[in-house]
Amino acid sequence: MITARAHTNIAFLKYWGKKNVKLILPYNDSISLTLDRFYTDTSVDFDQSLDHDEIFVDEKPLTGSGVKRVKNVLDLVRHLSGISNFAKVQSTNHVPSTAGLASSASAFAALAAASTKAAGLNLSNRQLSIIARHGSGSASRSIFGGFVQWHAGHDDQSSYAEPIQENVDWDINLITVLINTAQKKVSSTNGMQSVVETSPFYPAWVKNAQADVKPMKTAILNQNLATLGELAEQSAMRMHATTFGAVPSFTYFQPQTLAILSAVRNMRKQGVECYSTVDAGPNVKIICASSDNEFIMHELNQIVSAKQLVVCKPGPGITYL
Ligand code: 2P0
Repeated sequence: MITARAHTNIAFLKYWGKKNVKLILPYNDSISLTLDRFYTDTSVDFDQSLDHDEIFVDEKPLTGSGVKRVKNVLDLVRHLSGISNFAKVQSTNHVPSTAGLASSASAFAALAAASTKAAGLNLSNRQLSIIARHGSGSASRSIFGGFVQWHAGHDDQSSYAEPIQENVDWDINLITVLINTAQKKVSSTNGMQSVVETSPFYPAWVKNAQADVKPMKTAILNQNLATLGELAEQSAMRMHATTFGAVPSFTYFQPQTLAILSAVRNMRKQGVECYSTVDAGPNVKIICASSDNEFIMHELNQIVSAKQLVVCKPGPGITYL
């Protein structure tokens, strides 16, 4: 039995839409930061005494659409290793649902790492990234620590993530503002597919996202928080703009989302370098230097309570326990 740990990540340049749904090939490259506090531990054992795959998440049998995704990854690993045994998978999320962060990225990255090693394969992190992608797109990025780029690619082997800056030794962190941690009405998978198929803004999204890859990488390497933050906020706003154009139209924003976005713009006017990003849900993540955390959290306390604020720092790539 092998146990692997992978951390969650937040996209600064968003992945939003698949050009190949089966292989999970995205239309555009994306760039993320892996976080320190939230992670998934997954153990895998290919056991000849089993007559089906047994999958437990937080000690409960997994149900729903996740089962097929886990089996996709296990089937791929069986194919690559020549093993025919079924597997017992036990996954523990240290991503509290109250954190408002998705656990699919850390979950499928940990599954790819643990299952390949349990099957006797010794793969490169690039190969692990490709395997994790078959479970969930954003999982391809959680194989690596720090700032990571997922290359969209054009086929299975060319769509993988790689590090831009693994050790983030400059002052950047995220303040997550928890607005609503209830299950969202439109999953990211369904939301992005609806936008690809119906939003007239989608072609503009792809064009602008791809154009932002190089400047964002440069901003990271130059440790330029202002440029990085501006590009990240633009990416998030453009992603959400596509949902307003979809048929039927939808949005992940809630009233407090807009209140926080406005507060961040106001603090910026006062000279504080802080920028917003929002994923497929209402919660806002504020990108800033940790030296500004105290001021920003004090200002945000006028809108939300202190326990709705969680600070996340850059985190590592996969490890084996
Ligand atoms: C991202 N999101 O880049 C984007 C931004 C949400 C908004 O990746 O369908 O769970 O499993 O590939 O990876 C969340 O979507 O979607 C996501 P699938 P995933 O982080």
